Amino acid sequence: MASVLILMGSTSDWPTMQAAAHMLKEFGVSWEARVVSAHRTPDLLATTMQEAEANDTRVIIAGAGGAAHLPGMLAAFTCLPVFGVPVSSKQLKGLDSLLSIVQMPKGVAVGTLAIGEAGAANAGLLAAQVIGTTEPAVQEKVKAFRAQQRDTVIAASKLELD
Ligand code: RP5
Repeated sequence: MASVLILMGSTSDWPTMQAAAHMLKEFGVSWEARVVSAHRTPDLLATTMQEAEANDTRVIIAGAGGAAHLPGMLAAFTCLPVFGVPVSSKQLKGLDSLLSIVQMPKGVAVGTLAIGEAGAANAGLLAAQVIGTTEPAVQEKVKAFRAQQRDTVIAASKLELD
């Protein structure tokens, strides 16, 4: 199994969650993506977390929308760090997902990211930063990414009238 396991409640979450995978790929961190639903495949939650722990996975990224119980339930089954990504929903634009993921009871932690693609990308970035604490090559790539981002912003910082 990969260093980072990207889980999501449905294949419909994949267009959003791919942003996490792209980020991990950029930093050379191994990842694997699977659909595991808190509601539709509840038994898979426990076995997937057992498998992750037995195979040296370091970080879990979990994306879900609507009644988004996946990140919290995964966190209940493992002490690996879990980063939750609220996927935008049709009716409530992801506010439901955000509130479902962020309001964990004290004692079981989920690190909650922003709604949608930015949150998924930052989940990948954060996971790479965690991996980078023990893998210097990954940390160097994160630093290079930050430097490039800084230079891009500075290069475009002088504004003109449209
Ligand atoms: C959640 O329900 C999934 O995470 C997804 O965001 C949402 C809708 O799922 P589908 O009906 O598109 O499969 O469990």
